[in-house]
Amino acid sequence: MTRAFLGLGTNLGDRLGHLVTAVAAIEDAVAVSGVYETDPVGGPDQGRYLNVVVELDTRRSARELLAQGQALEADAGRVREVRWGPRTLDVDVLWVDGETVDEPDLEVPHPRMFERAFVMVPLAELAPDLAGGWAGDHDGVRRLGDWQELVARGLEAGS
Ligand code: A4P
Ligand code: MG
Repeated sequence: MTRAFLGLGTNLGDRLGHLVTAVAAIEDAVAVSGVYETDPVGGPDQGRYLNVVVELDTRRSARELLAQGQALEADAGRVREVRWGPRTLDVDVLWVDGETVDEPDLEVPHPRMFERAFVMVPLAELAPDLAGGWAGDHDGVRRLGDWQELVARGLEAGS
């Protein structure tokens, strides 16, 4: 079994609902970070995101994880308009222990993860070895609460 991390982001519609549906479908998920509300990075003027990082204990390859992530994006009704634009759900394959991929449609580790607070701050909760020493700027990243707690409350928190 291999440790892997996915980054989930959403800034359209029922944001927490999109995350709950996706996490429930990831059958080898073993932990979810706190839920963060984050200022959008890049792209057009758009609303704030909810971001979480999910830890997996998996037998699946990075490519298999990408395929499931894209299926979950489609299930959430994602429409691709502009790069870095608003979306119901984005699933990024951040990291798979011992695996690197450098192909046109899949790069692992995710090439932009180490510069993004919306990835590194939640990742540090689950993987101090990967992100604990991250010294980047935490501006624009606000922790709303623990995953279990927010899901139990069933709120579209922060809106
Ligand atoms: N792709 C390559 N490597 C990967 C990987 N490791 N994981 C390819 C997932 N996909 C990967 O992605 C474009 C292509 O990247 C896919 O076809 C896939 O084959 P996309 O999801 O269609 O488009 P995108 O997400 O708009 O582009 P990109 O470049 O993946 O953007 P990012 O890096 O995912 O950033 N601000 C906040 N606060 N929170 C966010 O979550 N997300 C983004 C998107 C921008 N700003 C944000 C957030
Ligand atoms: Mg993406």
